[in-house]
Order: sequence, then C-alpha cells, then structure tokens
Amino acid sequence: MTTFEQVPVFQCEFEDDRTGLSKETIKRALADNLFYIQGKVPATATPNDYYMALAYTVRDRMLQRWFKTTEVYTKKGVKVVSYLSAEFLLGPHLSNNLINLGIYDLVRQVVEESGLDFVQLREIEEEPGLGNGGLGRLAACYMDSLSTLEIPAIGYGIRYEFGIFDQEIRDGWQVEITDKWLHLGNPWEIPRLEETIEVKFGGRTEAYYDEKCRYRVRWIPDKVVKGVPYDTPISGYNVNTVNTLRLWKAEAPESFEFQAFNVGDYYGAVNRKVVSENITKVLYPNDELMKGKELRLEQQYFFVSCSLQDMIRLHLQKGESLETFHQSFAVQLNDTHPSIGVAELMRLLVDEYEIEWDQAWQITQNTFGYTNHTLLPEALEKWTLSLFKNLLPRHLQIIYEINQRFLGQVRAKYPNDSDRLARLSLIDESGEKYVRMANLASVGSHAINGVAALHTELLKRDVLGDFHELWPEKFSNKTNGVTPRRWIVVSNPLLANLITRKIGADWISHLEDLKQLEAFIEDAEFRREWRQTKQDIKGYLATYIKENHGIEVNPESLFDVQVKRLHEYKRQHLNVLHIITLYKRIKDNPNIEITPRTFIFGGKAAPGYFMAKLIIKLINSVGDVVNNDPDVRDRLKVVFLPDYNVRFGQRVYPAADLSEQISTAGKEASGTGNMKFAMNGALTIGTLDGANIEIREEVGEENFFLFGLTTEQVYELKSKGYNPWDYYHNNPQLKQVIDLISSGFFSHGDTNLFRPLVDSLLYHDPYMLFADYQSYIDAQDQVNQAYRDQEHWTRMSILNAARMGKFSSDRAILEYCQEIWNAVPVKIELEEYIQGRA
Ligand code: 6GP
Repeated sequence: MTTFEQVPVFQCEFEDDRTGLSKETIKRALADNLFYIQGKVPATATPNDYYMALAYTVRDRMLQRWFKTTEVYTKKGVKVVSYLSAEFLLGPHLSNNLINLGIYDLVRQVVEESGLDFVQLREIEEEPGLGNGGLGRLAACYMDSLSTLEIPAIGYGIRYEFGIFDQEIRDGWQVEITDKWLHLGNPWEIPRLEETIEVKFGGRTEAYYDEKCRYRVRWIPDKVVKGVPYDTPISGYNVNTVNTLRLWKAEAPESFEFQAFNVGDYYGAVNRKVVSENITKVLYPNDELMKGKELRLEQQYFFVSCSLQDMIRLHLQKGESLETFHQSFAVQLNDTHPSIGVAELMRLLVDEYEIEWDQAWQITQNTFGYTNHTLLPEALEKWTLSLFKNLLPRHLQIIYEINQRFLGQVRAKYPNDSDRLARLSLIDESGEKYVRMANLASVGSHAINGVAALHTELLKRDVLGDFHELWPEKFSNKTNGVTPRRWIVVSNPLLANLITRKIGADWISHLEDLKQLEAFIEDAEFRREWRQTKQDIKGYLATYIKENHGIEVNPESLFDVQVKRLHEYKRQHLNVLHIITLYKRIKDNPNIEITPRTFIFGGKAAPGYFMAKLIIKLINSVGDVVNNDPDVRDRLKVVFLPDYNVRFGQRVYPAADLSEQISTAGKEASGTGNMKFAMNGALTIGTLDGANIEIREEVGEENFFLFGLTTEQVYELKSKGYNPWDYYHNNPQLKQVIDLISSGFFSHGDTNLFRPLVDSLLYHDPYMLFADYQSYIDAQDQVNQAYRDQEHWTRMSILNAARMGKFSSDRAILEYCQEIWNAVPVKIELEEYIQGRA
C-alpha cells in the first residue's frame, strides 16, 4: 500500500496553483479549473462555469487542510464529536469559506481583475437547503463553530436530492416548486464510493443458539440499501481545521436483483431499485410537525445506521475494542429524528459484535446526548408498532427489551405507580400503540438538554418531567447560539468593518469582545457612522425589493421584519393585526402623525398546513390594499418576500430596525433569528419566550420592547378557561380590525376567504393573539416614539449589538464540549509552504 508521503502531490514543497494564495496563483488556478474541470474556454464558458472554476479554486485551498485534519484525528486517536442531524441548512458555501480562509478580498480582486463580475458569480451558487428552519440552521452554525474552535467533529446527515421547496407567491398564495439544487453540479462535495455502507430493512428475525450455547437473534431483512457518503469540507475561521460533513445518499446494490432479472422480472427489479433510491430523494417539508410516514422512518434509520457503522469502522481501524467506543465518539442526537440510533447501536454491539447486553447498554448510554428542540405536542415523534415492526423488526424487539429493563428500575423506585409507568414507558399504550422516540432518546442518553433557559425548565417540568424526576443529573440547558462569521461578517461586511476599525478583529471569534463598543457610545461620530451604515444597508435592500419585486419602499422608514417559518404559534397574524390597526388609524384620520414603516415578511409554510398558507394570503391581501391606498401616502408598506432562505436571511437581518419575536410565551423553544437580528443592531419587540428572555437580560430591559403574557399567565388563563370573545367585545379597536377582515375588505368582498382564520381566532385562539393584542399595540406605539429620536435609537442599536456576545455559537459549543461531550481542541499544523494566509 502506498502511503501519503509517496504520492507526488503530497511531496510538493512549494506554493502551487492548488494551494497558493498569491494573486498570480489564484488567477492561474481559475483558468486551470475552467479548462480542466469544466472543460471550457472563455469563449464558451457560462457564468456557471466560472462560478464552478472559482468554487474549485477555493476548495483546492481547503483540501490540504482537510486532509491534514483527518490525518491528525486518525493518527492521534482523538475523541470526535459526531453530530447526527436529519437536517443541515448550510446556505451558500463560497463567501463563508473565503472569509474563513481569510482570502475574501484577495479573491474578489482577482476575479474582478480577470474581467468577471464577482457578485454575479457569488449569486449563482445554489444554496443547499437541506433543512426546514431553526433546527437545521442551528446544526450548520454548530458545524462552523466546531471547526473554528478546532474541535474534532463530523456531521452526519442525509444528502437529499431535493431540499426544502422553493416558494413562489401566485395571487397571494404559496406555491411549492421542487428545489433542484444539484442540477448544475455541486463543487463542494466529494463522493467516497469506497466507503459505501449497507443498510438492512424489513423482513423478520430468527432466534438461535451460537457455538457457545448463547441465545442470539439474527435479522433476516427483505431489503438492503447502499449508503454512499458524500463529504463536504467545513472550514473554521482563521484556523487550519477543516472538519467533515458526511451526507448519505441511498442507492440500490447492483448485485441485489440479479435473480429477478433472470426470472424475467425486469420491471419489478428496476422498480425496487427506484424505490430504494427514493429514501434520500426529498426532505420532508414539515417544520415541527410529525407525520407518521414510513419513508420518513426509513430516512431516519438509513442515515443513522450508515453513520453508526461508519463510526464503528473508524473506531476499529484505530485498533481499539468496541468497549471504548464512547471514548472515541460523542454522538449528539439533534432532536429525536436520529434517536433510532439508540436501538441501532445496541443491535450492532449485541447482535453483530457479540457484546453482552449490560455492557452494550453502558456504552450506548455513555455515547449519546439528546437535544430537544420543541415543546409542541404535534412535533413529538411516535411510530405505530405495526409500521415499526414491518420496517425494523429487530429494533422493535430491542426496544421492548430496553423498556422492560427500564420499567423494572422505575418499578423498584416507585412501587405501585402505574400511571408513572405508563408515562415513562417507551411504548404508548393509551390507544393505538406507538413507540415514543423522545422516551427512547431520554433513556438511551447520558445527557438531555433544552435550547434556552425557559425551554429547559419547561422540558423538566412538563414534556420530560417524569424523566427529570428520575434522573435530574442528566438535564442541562444549552442556550442556542449563531455563528458571527456567517451572520455578521459574511452578511454585513459594512458593519463588520466599522466594528473592526473600532475594536480590532478579535471579536469575530470572541464575540464577547463586542462589549468594547460600549466605550464609544458617547462618541457622536461613531453613532453617526453606525446610523449611516444601517441606512446604507437599508438602501441596498430597498433597491433589491424594487428590482426583484417591483415594490417601492422608503429606506428612511422603520424596517419592521418578521422572517421565519410560518406557524400559528409564531403569530405572523398578530403582526398583521397591528398593520391593520395602523391602517385603520390612517383611514379614520388621514393626517395623523405616524412613523413611516415598512413591514417585511418572509417564510415558508408546510405544504399541508392550511392555516399557515391562509396567513400568507392574508399578509399579501392586506399588503395589496395598504400599498395601493392613496390615503396611506406610502407611510406604510407591506412586503412578503417569497422564498425566504439562508441567502435572503443574509440580506435582511442587517437591514432590520425592528425584529419581531412575538410567539406565545412558552411555545418557541429558543429562536435563533432573534439573535441574528440583534447582533446586527436591530431592536427586538418580543414576548418572554425562548431566548428572548436571555437576550433581554443581556441587552437591558430599557433596550428591548416587551409585551404579552408570561408563560405562567398563559397557563393560568388557559386553565381558568380562555375566552377570546371577551377580548373581541371589550376592545373596540380589536373588534374593528377583526370585523374589517371578516367584511371582505381585504378579499374583494369575499367574506368567506379568511373566515377559517377569523373563526379560529374568535372561537379558539389557541395561541392567544387576542389576549396579547393590546399589549402588543402599546409596545408598537412605544417603538414608534423611540424611532423618532434617532440619536436614542442608535444608542439602543449599538448596545444591542455590543451585548450579544453570549449568543455566539462558539459559546454554546464550548458548553457542549465541556459539559456533555468531554471533547477538547486539537491544533492542526500545516507544512510551511501552505501556511500562508492572505
Ligand atoms: C426549532 C425551535 O422551534 C426553535 O425555537 C429553535 O431555535 C430551533 O429549533 C433550534 O434549536 N425547532 C425545530 O426547528 C424543530 O423542527 C423539532 O423541532
């Protein structure tokens, strides 16, 4: 076997076209990649060819680092964090990697000197939308921080052929379009065909006694699917570490169906092949909604089995025995989507590697940590026994065995408490029987965490209350964070430069340093620059909106932004009630003094979520009326920007004055958009929910617009019997707003269109919009007042950004490393000739 050192490319000791960071080498690399990889010359090259050549040029500069990182991890036998997630919502790679490598300006210059349009090339990149929202984007931020902190890590997930759908708005309604993100090729991934893994499905199990007369079980599946790994390099900021994101694609094994061909079942054989490959075809577009679809469980098991088998292979390669598996890998379950991993690791250890149950169980518990991301009951994953048994017969047996032993422990601790037993059981037997995945994850992990202080408290009290009573020591809070590389440096270069000019660049990897900005709060010139920067960015967004959506917005107006998935608990419709309230004020008194506002919305609704889609229609319908009413005189504008995604997030967070974080208290686990806004100097109007509470604590209550019921008050009101009618009848302003919607005013006289929404509010109002309405309107009036004093607003804006240090994903990842994973940094040193940084 040849070793690294014997391959010529690894012997080069000079800066070459693949590693070099001089202008000349980068220019040559571009031409070289255009010709040799894209097979094009300038006369025939499309902008996409140039983008690809550029992407390869950047990837080349990561490859040495990537190899080195993997090599060091293997040689040193370090502990690796393995982040298991059904979603990684990465967003565009190019700019992020350029920033992390420290060559953004240099490469931009080279591209422009070559006569190409850098911005055009940058915008060509199709973003990998392999996630729905918060949970998937958090995984991407965490991968960035793991690399930046030099923590050995690997992300494992699914290489969906079609990611989250593209959204179009037609006649005010959402229309879903397939996301063909791979259609022009993906330069950032490398398939590792030789590391393909086999995954079994279905069939039956068979008991037998082995040669030592031990009782054993073997699984005889009726289907085998191949998992092919596709690796994407994840660079860290200003370090040499490049970790791996390994995404699995399902393929049918070629040899599998030979028999079928021979007996003439050609169609059947090909069809089964297609069915196997369907496993990784498409991302389920439901955010926080569990739909018991078999294919979804197949996806989950598929990627988890591939990943665990991969980890075991890597572990055994080190020459270690499986007893120390948990010292090689700390596996984090990103919600319950990968929680079948608990049963799968047990199966691998007990059935395939013949480890005794008790020891296997110890290894398993020491390996896994479980993060919960939502309290919504409809998101709690559970699978009917019949579905489970058909697909994973062996796993169901293992789950029964885990359950029996677990409930034995519970019984010993709480004798004669059958209710408790029923609640803790891994099997829900209250009606149709189900496997409860949150219970499986909780039993199989040594650590369980929520994603914001309030959320963790509620988890401990309600959803996982019985588990908390049993094992309080397993629980901890890990408040979410976001990466300042993507969410400030990449998306807001103007603000990043201003900050760096004042306090140096260390804040980019030590976000607490932003505190130093407070020293300049009395500096009028600094405040002017801050304000001007925000103004410039708002100007860019206004131009973008005009050019792409034909709506004229006033960049001097207050930019009031709500971007996130559409969900009733997030209450985009409460925002609409405020818009209509303002509109009504203008109609009643056209000369009323009003702070001009631009309301910007963005977000996708799950395709089957009727109410969320109706809310999109309402926003657009209200926009049509308000934007075209001469009485409004452009003082209010409402824009729903279609196809909200990471790229658009990067455009909109920096331009926001006001961040809408208005979920019903107790419903939003954390939120991460709230952090991105505040980091970029937006002020928050929000409830005491999720991480809003901690943001407010950090920035100071005087720099935050608070409204609404607390979680306790929500519970209390619910238990007393909440009646939205009372609010409707007792608040004339609210009544007028609701009546205006009901009257067909925003629907060309159609009184039926919005009836389901209005009726839901009047008769149920599960998210208590009516209870919070007045308090929200009052807080918005305070916002208006505050915005008129631009000096004061600017101070608040600076203080918000300056005090956001806590919400860096670096802080969050450090906490996970120290308190859950027991993982430490490993420095990656490079040969001198590729060390250079621009
Ligand atoms: C989301 C939560 O709704 C959000 O509050 C949180 O910030 C984010 O996770 C990251 O922790 N949950 C999901 O996206 C989800 O699908 C099952 O939960």
